[in-house]
Amino acid sequence: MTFQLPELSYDYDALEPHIDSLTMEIHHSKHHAGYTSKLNAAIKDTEMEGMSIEELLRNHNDNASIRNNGGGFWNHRFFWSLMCPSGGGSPQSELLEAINSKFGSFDNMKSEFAQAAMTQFGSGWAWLCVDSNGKLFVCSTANQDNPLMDNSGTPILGIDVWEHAYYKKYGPGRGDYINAWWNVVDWPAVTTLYNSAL
Ligand code: MN3
Repeated sequence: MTFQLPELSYDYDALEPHIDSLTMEIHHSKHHAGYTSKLNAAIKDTEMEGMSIEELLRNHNDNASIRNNGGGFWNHRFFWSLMCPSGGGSPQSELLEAINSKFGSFDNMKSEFAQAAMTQFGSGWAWLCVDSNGKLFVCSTANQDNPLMDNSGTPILGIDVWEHAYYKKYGPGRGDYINAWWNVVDWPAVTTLYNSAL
């Protein structure tokens, strides 16, 4: 069994003007495709063939190829699934209550998340996660690492802050990219992940 590059549920230009079409096309068809094929090459004819991606990330992240390419495979699949053309706004119900309870307000959570994304030095990701006690927290990780690898939490939202995710449109303006990205976040999908993480 091999991992497949997932098809997007929207067109490459669907997240314009916040994320440009060329960035989406290259990011999905080159970067994500590359992680996927290198992950498949890394597990081929080994005892890891047939394991789920989560099992690989949790138990085989001492293997650099699994860590980098498996992380890249999982992270991008996750990232695409939490964006949509009609995104933005704010979450509702239990997730909004949990955000208000933990961070004081939705805007405070966005600030803390953006700060984590801004201060991740070099390439990486920022995350909103649920810990083993059901509490929300924000963190960031380097390269293609994610919170599954050290079992610190279950991600329910993440942003790619590698330069390939934003440089064509925003240049060095990572903050402008992060600000724009909130407009394409699919909060109903994030809420579904939150509810299943509890
Ligand atoms: Mn990327």
